[in-house]
Amino acid sequence: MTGFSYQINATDGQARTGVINTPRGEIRTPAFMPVGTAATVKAMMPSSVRETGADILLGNTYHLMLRPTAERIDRLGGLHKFMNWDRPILTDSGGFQVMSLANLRKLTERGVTFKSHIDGSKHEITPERSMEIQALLGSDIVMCFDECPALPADRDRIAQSMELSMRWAKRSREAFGDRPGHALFGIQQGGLEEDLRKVSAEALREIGFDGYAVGGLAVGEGQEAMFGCLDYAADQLPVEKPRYLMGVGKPDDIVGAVARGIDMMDCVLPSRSGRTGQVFTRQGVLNIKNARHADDPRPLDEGCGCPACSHYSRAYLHHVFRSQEMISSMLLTWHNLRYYQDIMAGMRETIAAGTFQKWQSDFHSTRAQGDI
Ligand code: PRF
Ligand code: ZN
Repeated sequence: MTGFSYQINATDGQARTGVINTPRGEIRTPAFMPVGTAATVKAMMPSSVRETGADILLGNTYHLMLRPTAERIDRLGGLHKFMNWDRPILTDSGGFQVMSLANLRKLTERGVTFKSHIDGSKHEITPERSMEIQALLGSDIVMCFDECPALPADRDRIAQSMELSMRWAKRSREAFGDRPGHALFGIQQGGLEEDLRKVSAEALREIGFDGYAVGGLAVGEGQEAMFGCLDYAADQLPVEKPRYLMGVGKPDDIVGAVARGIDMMDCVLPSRSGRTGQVFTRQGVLNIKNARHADDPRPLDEGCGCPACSHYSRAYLHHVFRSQEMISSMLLTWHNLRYYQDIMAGMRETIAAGTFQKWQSDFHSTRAQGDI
């Protein structure tokens, strides 16, 4: 396929750094993708999201098909133009969001039917329809339609679900067709079962994709189990293609995933936390609504160059949070996204320099366990 390629520039242990080239610009890896579910990263202008250091955003098939609909976005010139973000966009395929948000879900070999969480209207997503929607949106990186079972689940259920996802991966590949400049990623499933993960990886490799995601993790199994799975799962995927861990995570989850060979991640945590007052800093996590910040003239994080840290005190941010002023969500989201992107930049630099081990131990030693 033309117009889309991945180049690994350096490795340090299992960690890799490189560049995904797309017609809409470069994606430096390891990459963190802010979540723009409803054609906006909540509380942020696209230019501000770019200023935090993001190369790519994530959008959602499920939300956009319901409102404003993929057909309307297509008529208006596609998702990039609609939301004023001209860099790469990856879209998730819908199944995971149907399972977590929709009502009266019914899963069959053909796909999934459900009722909208917005107005109760009835809809269906099949692998073919998911590919059609993601094409209408103009997504640069399209995800296969899959099923992600909640953990814990018994082995039989995990195996059957994985086999269904692999049949859907084949149908996704066929429906996607040949779209130069656009990539299609497969999604590995198989829960925490090493042999099922292997079967899934082989099935995807046989079909052939532009990148490979690790799905089915961060669904309640805990960090230790997730890392245990990534220890073998990443290695089962092709070494020369991007590897994407879906829906992860907290800062230490991201660092641990990169150390295990992951190149891309997405999570609502930095943006959602920005709206609930949870702030990630180099010293640890703090909650700005806590009364102890009311008189504090210091910035959130001395080491951060974002607008919230450059121009405002913890006392001000506490005040606007308590007053429910909109600038609170704007500044805290900006800070959290910038902090996440600074972590990614730190990992890219130290993987390239061969000093990632040292960077990791510094990262862990400067951060408090509890709230600061
Ligand atoms: N599949 C898809 N999207 C996802 C996941 C998955 O398994 C996850 C699991 N953490 C998050 N988002 N399609
Ligand atoms: Zn900041």
